Amino acid sequence: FIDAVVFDLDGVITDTAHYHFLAWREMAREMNIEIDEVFNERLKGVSRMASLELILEEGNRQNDFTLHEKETMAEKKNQHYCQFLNHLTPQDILPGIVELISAIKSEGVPIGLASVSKNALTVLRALQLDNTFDYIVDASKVKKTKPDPEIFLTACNRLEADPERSIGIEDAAAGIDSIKASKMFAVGVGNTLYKSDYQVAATKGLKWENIKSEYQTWR
Ligand code: B16
Ligand code: MG
Repeated sequence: FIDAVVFDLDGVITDTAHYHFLAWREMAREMNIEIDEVFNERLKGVSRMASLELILEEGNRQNDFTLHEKETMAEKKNQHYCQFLNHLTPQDILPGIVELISAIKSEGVPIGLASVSKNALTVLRALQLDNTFDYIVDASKVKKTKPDPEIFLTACNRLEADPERSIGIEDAAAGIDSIKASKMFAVGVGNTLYKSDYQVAATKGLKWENIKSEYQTWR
């Protein structure tokens, strides 16, 4: 009765969201822009260049740079971010995720991954999860960033799943919006994802039995 489950990567499978934040904060400081973890919520699930635009807006510097300069800034942030990825191991998979994935797979329900990150495959390889998902949609396969539904719809489509009979799991407001725009059941990981259909505070609270019963109530 459930066609597919589609996972976000950063912040759901592993806490790379924090590394993105550290790398952006350093880049922003060089521009004399200060960002904090509250502001960082707005960057989650948002593509690299769109994130940079939000940061420059925050510092009122959105008109100060050429496209080429912005690309250089984004590239610098990415190099810093990739240094963190070098230290990533399977131990960095967030609590409860391995158990959740095996519970879903034991019922033969296909799983997908929906990440707007250009580094998604690098992250999955470091976690040794690159052969775990039935289909992976990353930045190379979509034109629009979350909150557009394109990424979750693409995952459902390739998994031959009806979005209305599928579940998406996200830690970002933009991601929950993307799932809802796809008409899927939205599971939020966090405390402020008001638009999710079911929310847990942290990944260790993601129990397949609970998700299924919440989904059934929603249907
Ligand atoms: P990159 P997700 C997103 O991944 C992150 O949440 C977001 O913070 C980041 O800016 C974006 O990927 C782009 O990442 O710079 O590696 O291409 O949450 O969709 O898995
Ligand atoms: Mg995320």
